[in-house]
Amino acid sequence: MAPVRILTAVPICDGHDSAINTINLEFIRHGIEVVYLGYHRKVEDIVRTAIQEDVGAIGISSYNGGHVEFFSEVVRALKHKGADDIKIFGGGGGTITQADAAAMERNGVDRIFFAGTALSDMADFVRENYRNTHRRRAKATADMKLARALTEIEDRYAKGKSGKRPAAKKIRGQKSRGGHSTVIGFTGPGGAGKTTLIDELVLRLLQRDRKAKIAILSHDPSVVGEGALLGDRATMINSQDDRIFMRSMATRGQAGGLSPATGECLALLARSDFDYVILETVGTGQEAMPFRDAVVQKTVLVMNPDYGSRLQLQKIVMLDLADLIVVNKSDQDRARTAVSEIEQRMRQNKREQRLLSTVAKRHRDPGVDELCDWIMDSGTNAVVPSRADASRGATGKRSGKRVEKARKNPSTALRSAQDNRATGHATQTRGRKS
Ligand code: B12
Ligand SMILES: Nc1nc2c(ncn2[C@@H]2O[C@H](COP(=O)(O)OP(=O)(O)O)[C@@H](O)[C@H]2O)c(=O)[nH]1
Ligand SMILES: [Mg+2]
Repeated sequence: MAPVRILTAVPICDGHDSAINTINLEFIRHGIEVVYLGYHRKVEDIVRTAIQEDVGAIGISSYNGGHVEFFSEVVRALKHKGADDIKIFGGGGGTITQADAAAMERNGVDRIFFAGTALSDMADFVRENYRNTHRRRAKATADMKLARALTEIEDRYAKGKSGKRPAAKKIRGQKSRGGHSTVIGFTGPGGAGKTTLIDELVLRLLQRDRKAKIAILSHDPSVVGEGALLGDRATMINSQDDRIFMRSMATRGQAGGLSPATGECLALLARSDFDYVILETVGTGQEAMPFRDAVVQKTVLVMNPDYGSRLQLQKIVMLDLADLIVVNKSDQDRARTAVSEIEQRMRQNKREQRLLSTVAKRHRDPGVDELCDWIMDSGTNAVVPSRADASRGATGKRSGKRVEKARKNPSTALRSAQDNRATGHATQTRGRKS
């Protein structure tokens, strides 16, 4: 049986995330898949996420006041979108009074939990009430249809791949601009900066091509008991945008970096009207070859400079296979050594591979600019994967005139969202090619 999937978040202007972090862990221990959006989140971001992730309910943790209005606004926005089958629940310790809770419930909030409630009681409530809350939506948007189709694929795998195959039509409906997606797979050890790097890349792609639509398929591991904390959205700032469709997937028992349903989900996204489809694996180990069976045209290995010794590099299989190797966290002391050791290791491969160093955490990092150039260039050589290719991988050609035009005219003015992740330090330029 597929696990219950919910979204949790903390409202705008509220940084109290310690309660929700504790609650999330309890939920996943009870077999629930939790997509965590993070703190300081707007109503529209919460609603967009809930729809794309196709969750049964949204749990909001609110401490800084304004909860009556905020929760009600989420209810209203869901109704407006025709997605009011998604339930709202939450808490905020003593800051939400009984009278506030009564008002919120009158406004359509399902349930408020007060201080002193046992965590396991809340998890039981979620499991009992938020399974299969989905109903057919009369006016389903393109995002809703796509999200539901992805759920159907995941559910079919959860049932052991029996059941009806979702229709293989183009779900998003609108005209595909060019009709082709460039599919790029990102992998590497946990904490190397994959998610941060993808978020910075997305910012550049959105700015360089004002019409670009991007899908992100992100993976996190399922824990024993089948729950999972799907937390990549909490790191992502720029990817909360109407031009981005993001879906978080749990590995649901499969080792190696992806979920059993990834291949089909990815193929569906690649057939939809996205210009770029970005795949992020879970943090992988030395032996991982996550893209062997997936439909990706370009593969990126993101490395942390602190991988140990030169000898360790001999054991990392993806160093042979990746098209591009990124040494992220180049602000760290060991980065220069890492670049030179990895360069030497790549020479053994005798094939065309590139090496870049980046500081994904820093704004306007030239290394990430180069990564974006490389991705946009690779778009000119990419191909739409056919359904048949879904299980065996694909490469080929794509006409990429618009991509090329956008690449030659990159916007230098990065929007202010970028400043949200400001480190505040202007360190030296570090972008570097092999
Ligand atoms: C920890 C804490 C902090 C930490 C936050 C750490 C963090 N990263 O979260 C720190 C010290 C940083 C902090 C800072 C501030 N805080 Co503070 N903080 C608290 C404190 C002590 C505990 C909150 C908590 O985590 N409780 C633990 C949870 C697990 O238990 P609970 O609250 O009882 O919740 C239960 C249920 O409600 C439910 N629940 C809660 N959320 C959810 C969500 C879901 C989905 C579900 C199902 C259930 C659920 O779970 C629990 C079950 O038992 C409260 C006081 C208090 N005792 O509540 C003040 C409090 C919330 N903070 C307060 C204030 C004012 C601030 C600051 C503005 C202070 C300042 N002037 O700088 C800043 C703002 C920070 C920010 N950026 O938003 C006020 C808010 C007042 C108000 N709303 O009118 C409070 C109430 C303190 C007070 N009495 O003045 N704070
Ligand atoms: N010092 C430094 N930290 C970074 C950099 N890029 C990401 N990080 C931090 O590394 C941590 C893990 O990043 P994340 O993107 O979640 O890694 P992932 O597990 O590979 O997806 C986060 O705390 C990031 O802020 C970087 O270039 N330099
Ligand atoms: Mg990640």
